[in-house]
Amino acid sequence: MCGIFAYLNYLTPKSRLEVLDLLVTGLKRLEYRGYDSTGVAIDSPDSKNIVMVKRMGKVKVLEDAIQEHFTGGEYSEPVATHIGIAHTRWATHGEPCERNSHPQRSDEGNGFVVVHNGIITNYNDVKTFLRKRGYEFESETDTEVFAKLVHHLWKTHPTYSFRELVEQAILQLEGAFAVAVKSKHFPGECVAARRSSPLLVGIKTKTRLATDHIPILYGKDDKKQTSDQVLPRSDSTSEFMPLEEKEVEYFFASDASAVIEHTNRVIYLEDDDVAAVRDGTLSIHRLKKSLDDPHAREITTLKMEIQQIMKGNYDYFMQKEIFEQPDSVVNTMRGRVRFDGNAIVLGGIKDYIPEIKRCRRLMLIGCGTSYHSAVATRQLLEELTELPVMVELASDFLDRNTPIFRDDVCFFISQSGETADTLMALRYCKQRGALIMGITNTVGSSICRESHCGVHINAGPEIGVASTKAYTSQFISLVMFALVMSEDRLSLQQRRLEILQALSNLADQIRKVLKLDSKVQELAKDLYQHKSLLIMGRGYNFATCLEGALKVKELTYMHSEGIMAGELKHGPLALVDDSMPVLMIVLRDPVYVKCMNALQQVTSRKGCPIIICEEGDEETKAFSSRSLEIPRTVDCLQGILTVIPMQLLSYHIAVLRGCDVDCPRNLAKSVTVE
Ligand code: G6Q
Ligand code: GLU
Repeated sequence: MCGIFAYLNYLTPKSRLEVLDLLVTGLKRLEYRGYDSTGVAIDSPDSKNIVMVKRMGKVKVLEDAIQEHFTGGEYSEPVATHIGIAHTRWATHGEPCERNSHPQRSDEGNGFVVVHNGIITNYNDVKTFLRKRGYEFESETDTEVFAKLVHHLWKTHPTYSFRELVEQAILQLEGAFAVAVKSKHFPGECVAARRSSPLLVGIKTKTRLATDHIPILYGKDDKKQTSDQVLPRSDSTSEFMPLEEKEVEYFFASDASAVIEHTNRVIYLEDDDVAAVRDGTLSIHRLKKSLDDPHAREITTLKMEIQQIMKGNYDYFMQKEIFEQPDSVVNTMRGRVRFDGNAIVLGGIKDYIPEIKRCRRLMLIGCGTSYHSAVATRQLLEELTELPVMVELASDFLDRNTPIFRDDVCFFISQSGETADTLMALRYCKQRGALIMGITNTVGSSICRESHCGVHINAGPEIGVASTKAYTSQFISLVMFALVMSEDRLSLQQRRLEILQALSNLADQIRKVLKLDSKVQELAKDLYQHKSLLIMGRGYNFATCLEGALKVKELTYMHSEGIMAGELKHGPLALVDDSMPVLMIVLRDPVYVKCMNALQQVTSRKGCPIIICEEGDEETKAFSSRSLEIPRTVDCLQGILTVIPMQLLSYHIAVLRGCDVDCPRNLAKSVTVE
């Protein structure tokens, strides 16, 4: 889910060292996206082979390795046409190490090398198919199947063009990907494609381009076909000319930050577009023909600064990550939830399910936001697993020397996978013989490595220190676990179906909640000068109160407290008067009546709470002049929709108070000290 950068110079001589320099700079521009390892591929000096350098860790490490590796004078010789590809990897399949870094290759001779962002969900099926045909795999990545599948197709269809080979391979793949492929069998050519992961093509020419559009082509290779077979509609030929420049440079990149210093002319590829450069000519092909396809892709002129591009249209990474949630929740479920067959497979734990079903209890352990995701899903886990579920803060769990038994199953929830308290708790439980399950966003992290099994939440890198999209993805991972555990419980099937149905609507509902942004911003204006904010709720939404209060504290430095509404009369009610800001979550679920009691207790003390309620719930809304309405979903998933206004609210208050949103004072993204 990280970065691709490829560079093709056609009749614009560059030495390989210059190309490497461009590739490394491209990767540096993509560093902000987060990654764990890097790699490049260029032609060997005789242009008959492909040379790759890959490293764990930062781009700087790769840069140093490149300097050591490419010392011969032949690397300074200019080459007229050349293609180099580069990658920053955020591991999803296989720990970060050189072997799993990209480019991944088709064979020992490096016939085809590929850089890939995203997840190929049916990689296991493709792997089995290829193994039967004699292919041996050298990495644990899903990506390697792609390189080898292209190779297999090349062997079996020797007349196919490079572009056709990649297209045919893509047609066999499921999941989300952006790829750029280089081949020693097709020198000077590059093929790139995308489905769900971003990719653009930057174009640099000496003179102004003759066209603003690149026609979209379908079907067989353009070089071998007559033009009416190639172009879908006869009217498209005259208006849009293929891009045929004498001297041209092409850049393929995950986002514009990597190309803007070279060119401001880019084409944003759409899902299922395949972009191919051959003899310096760029063509864009569609895998499938659809009636509403445009005739051409537009070449856009970028008018943005690098900083702006990195954050998209957002001012801060945190804001970007909040708005990424419709996609990140889908990525968490991708390849795991089959909505048509109502089936869920969690590959990383499936062999352990029988053992987990026999356990004495489930223990969910984490810190901060990760702990809150455990609080949020505890009730559903209890309901669907019918096991006792304990939820623990890692530090407190260790302080208490909590008794742990061999038949306990312990979950360690952590975005970074490196949090010291969580890791210590993991080791403590492992020593006592419990089954250890990691729920992390960082493959290859200490928690991943030391767990017996686990679920990677696939939220993509989170840059903002305050956790947002990792929370909703952790939440969903735990819900998926609960669904797996209840698969064969007849009495729970109706409930499972209801949850699965709600999961399938979740992305759209999140989009709807995000539309409340400007309303939330207005509320932030009412609140930002206050000293405190109380956030009240209960049941499935208590975790949102805790998480909302944590977000407010860490981002705005304002005091905030998440209060279990049932506890109000046992103390916190004393805080309520007409000047104390209060936010209450009151949804139509089994605790609605109790929440309404709490609401009345607050309003009768002259409190004027902001209410988060369900869309169209006039009765509840009537209790306040300020409310946020969220779409209705199944009770156990409400917490995902209610936390988003809290994320937005803390963000807007922080901006109004002039706080550093992405790096709040005194905090770090990965807390590796106890
Ligand atoms: C929240 C913070 C923080 C974080 C913990 C645990 O916004 O990011 O509370 O959740 O420090 O971190 P890990 O999830 O990486 O273990
Ligand atoms: N799924 C691929 C891997 O784990 C690509 C990950 C990425 O997007 O960087 O290698």
